[in-house]
Amino acid sequence: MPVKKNSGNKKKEWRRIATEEAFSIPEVAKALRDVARSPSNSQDMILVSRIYDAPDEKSGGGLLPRLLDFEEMRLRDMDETGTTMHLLSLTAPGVQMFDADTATELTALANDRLAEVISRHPTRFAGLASFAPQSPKRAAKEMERAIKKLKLNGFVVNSHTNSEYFDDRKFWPALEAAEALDACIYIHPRAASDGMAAAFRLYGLDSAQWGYGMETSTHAVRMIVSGVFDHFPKLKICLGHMGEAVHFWLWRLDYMNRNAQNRGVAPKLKLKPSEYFKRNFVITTSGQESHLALDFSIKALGAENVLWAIDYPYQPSAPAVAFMDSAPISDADKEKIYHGNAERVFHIKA
Ligand code: 1WB
Ligand code: MN
Repeated sequence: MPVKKNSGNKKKEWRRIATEEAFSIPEVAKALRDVARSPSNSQDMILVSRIYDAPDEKSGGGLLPRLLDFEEMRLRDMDETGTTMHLLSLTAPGVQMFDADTATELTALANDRLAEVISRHPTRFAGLASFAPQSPKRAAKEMERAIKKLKLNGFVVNSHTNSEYFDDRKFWPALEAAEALDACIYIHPRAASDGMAAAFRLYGLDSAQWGYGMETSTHAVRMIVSGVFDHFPKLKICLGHMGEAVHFWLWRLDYMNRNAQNRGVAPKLKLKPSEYFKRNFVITTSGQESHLALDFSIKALGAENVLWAIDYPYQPSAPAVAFMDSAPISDADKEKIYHGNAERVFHIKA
């Protein structure tokens, strides 16, 4: 599809598909406001109270109106910054702080709304379906509906569910469904699980500053070293924020995981941790605008495994576009990162 030209700007225009772009719906926002007013020790309460129980529209950084909007501020922002498409995902913590029935119901509603807005703007929006890990069998059914009937493009999950991770077999019906549907699961951050949260209670470390990345990288590593990918060799996982830095660790993970296997504290695996990461994962650049980190990621994983993202509305679009436009990489790699990889991994029409 033709990309809107910036007038008077001779810069090369790219087809830009942004792959970690957040939305919500009023029903989920209201349920999160109820969570904010309930007793909970979850570290997510800091964010949930700030955004969903704010005294007026402008507090909480004015994020809620932008999360609930598709056709006004969002499309205007996309037009102004030359962003061709948002791959939308229900924003963190998604439905994962609700009871199983509420979570299951709200995923169906959110997925329906998502499909509806995509059908109105099929060249501007694609979407990741949510599912409720609290009820893995029902989640698997909704996942099948989301891909086969609603034609959504993959899945999003916001890291732990009640402080439990996908190495736990109770969640495997959802992983099995994703693999069978050839649909990638984007593991988006949320605040740290109860067991790791204490160290992040000061200095705003609960947040995207640090805690989110530690939580999500830990989730990915638990999946790898527990043997999830020996059971689901075709399962695809996407990590944002430049892979949550997992690929920086691959040499040490390989070395120390072998020690852990030899001591009998980690299961024997068919492959090395680094080999699963390269086979089963892709990463995005969401909210991590460092050319040095991008260069390392391309060298470590190959340009075909790196996708562009903004992290709208939590980070501004123009710098994310400028970051990728100015990246010192070949045009061929830029085409992959801006759109080709997203089209392949998330089955988006080229
Ligand atoms: C923020 C960033 C909030 C992310 C989020 O809530 C997510 C923030 C769901 O900066 O406040 C993110 O994905 O980086
Ligand atoms: Mn995000």
